[in-house]
Amino acid sequence: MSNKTKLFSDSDKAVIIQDASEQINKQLSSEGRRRFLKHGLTLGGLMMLTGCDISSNESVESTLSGISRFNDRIQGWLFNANDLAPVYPESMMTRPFPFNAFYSEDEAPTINGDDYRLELAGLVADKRPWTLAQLHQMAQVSQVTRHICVEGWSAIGKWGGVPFSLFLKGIGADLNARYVSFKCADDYYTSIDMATALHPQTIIALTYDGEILPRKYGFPMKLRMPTKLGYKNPKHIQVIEVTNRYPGGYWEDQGYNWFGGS
Ligand SMILES: Nc1nc2c(c(=O)[nH]1)N[C@H]1C(S)=C(S)[C@@H](COP(=O)(O)O)O[C@H]1N2
Ligand SMILES: [Mo]
Repeated sequence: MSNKTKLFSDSDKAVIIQDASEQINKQLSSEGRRRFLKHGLTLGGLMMLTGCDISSNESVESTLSGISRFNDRIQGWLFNANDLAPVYPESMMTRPFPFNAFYSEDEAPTINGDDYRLELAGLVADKRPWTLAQLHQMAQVSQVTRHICVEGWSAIGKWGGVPFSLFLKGIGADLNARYVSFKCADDYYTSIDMATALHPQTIIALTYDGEILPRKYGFPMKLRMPTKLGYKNPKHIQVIEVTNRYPGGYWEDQGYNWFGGS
């Protein structure tokens, strides 16, 4: 006799399947959606696709993280380097722009811009550290985009700075590497796929609303990506590493989806 115990009730399974099919539905183009959902997504189909046996004696976490990894792959496949996130008129900017971090606003790190050095690591030809002045000397762009936080709020802001793809090319980064990871001054860390790193709207943000990036929003620099959820946008970056080893992230290692596309 099987010693397998059922961790999921039938109604749990229904919720998981519904959630997964909603995610897929959201992410597929209408043509892909038609193809994918033509026969409907069943528990069996989901188990086949994710490689998870949901009815077996497996921890809920590993089943869900299996679904999350599956979701990463789907999002990675569907990510189109030429699709631009919406941009907005300045009149639509949210004022004041919200602050968020894993601590309160007065605990945001205080960094001296004159002493600051951006460190480079991993698959990068030129690992010389960068001063803030050097970053400001590069060609600057500016964009008004929407920041979406999984905690249930979104806000429109204006960030200015250096296109990240230009920076990566300038330092001789291996553009075929899988990941770019970020270590921050406040012990936060996260990582992104190379396609998103090279996306035209991904910028090293040095300003907010035309002013030097305020401390609470990530002074001296943050990575701004309108194609990714808030937690993928690291503030107070100290080290950038190009790597093929999966780097994870502060929230991602606690169960947030790694790809984190918006
Ligand atoms: N260094 C660092 N970066 C971070 C965080 C953090 O706690 N520390 N929080 C993330 C989350 S969850 C959000 S929503 C945004 C908030 O950015 P904001 O303060 O500019 O709104 O920063 C992201 N980047
Ligand atoms: Mo967030």
